[in-house]
Amino acid sequence: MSRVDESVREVNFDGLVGPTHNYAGLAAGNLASKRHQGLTANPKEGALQGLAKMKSLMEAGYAQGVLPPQQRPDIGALRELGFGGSDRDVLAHAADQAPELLRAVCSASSMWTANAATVTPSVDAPDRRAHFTPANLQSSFHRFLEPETTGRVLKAIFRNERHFAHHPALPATPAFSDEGAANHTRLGGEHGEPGVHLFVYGRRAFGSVAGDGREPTRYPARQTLEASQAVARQHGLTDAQTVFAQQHPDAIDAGVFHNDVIAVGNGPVLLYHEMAFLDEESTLEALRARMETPLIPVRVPVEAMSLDDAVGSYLFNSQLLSNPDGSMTLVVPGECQANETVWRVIQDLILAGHNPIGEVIVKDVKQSMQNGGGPACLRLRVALSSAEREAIKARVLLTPALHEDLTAWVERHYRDLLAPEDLADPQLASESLTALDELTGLLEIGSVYPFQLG
Ligand code: SUG
Repeated sequence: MSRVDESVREVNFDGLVGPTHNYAGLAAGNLASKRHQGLTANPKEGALQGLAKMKSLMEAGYAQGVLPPQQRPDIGALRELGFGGSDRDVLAHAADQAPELLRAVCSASSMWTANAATVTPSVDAPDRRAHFTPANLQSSFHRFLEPETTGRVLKAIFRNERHFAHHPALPATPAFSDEGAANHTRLGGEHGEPGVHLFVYGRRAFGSVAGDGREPTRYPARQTLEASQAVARQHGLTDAQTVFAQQHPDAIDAGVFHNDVIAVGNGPVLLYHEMAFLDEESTLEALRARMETPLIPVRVPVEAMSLDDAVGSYLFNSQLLSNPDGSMTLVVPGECQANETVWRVIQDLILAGHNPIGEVIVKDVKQSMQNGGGPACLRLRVALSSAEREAIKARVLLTPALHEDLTAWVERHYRDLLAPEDLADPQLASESLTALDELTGLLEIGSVYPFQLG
């Protein structure tokens, strides 16, 4: 008999878009990030788009949480790289001598909380606690700056040792390259039932060959098998609970830098593109062998949609949400509606198919999309029992009042234009700190930022 905790709900913790949101072209293998490099960003619009998505999902009855952005510009990181003097000097010297470093330390990339951590719900863990491992994000400098504060934020929110276990990020070295929940999908029955964990990796660090020995040649594989295995080990997951599958190298080379750009799972449903896995059949077989509830694969073949359309529309970066009547809702980015082929696939193949997906909601998250982050990138899924939700003392579970406070906070502090040359403006740095200091008060989260810790 399987254990079922009826009180478990999946909470989607969305990352707030930070005040320094900009388009710096920093992300390797991420076509949108490269394409929009140098564009003038609108941080206020980005944050409000994110909050509007959170609000509408909250109003539709889904449990919604929020995670704060990080301290940017990360002047401490510039100091470590040898820039000295006052904060103003550090910014000016970096702008002058190494503008690419200034852009990196200003990135608001922590908004994509699917990369913040990997989470195992308590129902799957041997000690019946929810387990968290911040992703080391070592494959890019701008994202490598995130895990330290991420770990502090997660510990501040999930602060009860009886319910929550926190692990260190994996060693930040290519062998353990970890991008978090974006490459991790939990499948099974209801959220309160035991799940099977699908970890998708792009390359192997040790050992001779991966799969048939193929790896991407154009763009980097950001997740290693060894990293995925280490996270599973930290969380106490067994072979019977885990499947490790190699991502198709051709997909990575077409711009699929995370598995969540080509597949999304929820409960028994796995919605995926034919090119998601190097060995599709054995991946499905391994899942079927472990799942108590029969797997419902929803496969989109290449003939119906090219890899280019998948990457361009971000269809697979949708959120797939469970409804009380057993149906599911797919939350897609506006770009899916704009693409005729993709919209047809949604209607004819997904909605009309034999699967629980019965509704599509379209959300505009364009400011994030232009940097390669769709609806699913913007959220970290944490399945929590009622006791675990009650153990959260910070004010991070969205209510109409919190939404209102956060919207007013954005309106008060955010700029609506941010061009690359604005990043050196010392005024932007001080505006950002003022905003974040106020935010930790609003969220009742305590001191989590370097400037607050002294
Ligand atoms: O890591 N983009 C992010 C997007 C992350 C999307 N997340 C998921 N798929 N889960 C990245 O590639 C771009 C920043 C810039 O270029 O300014 C960036 O970091």
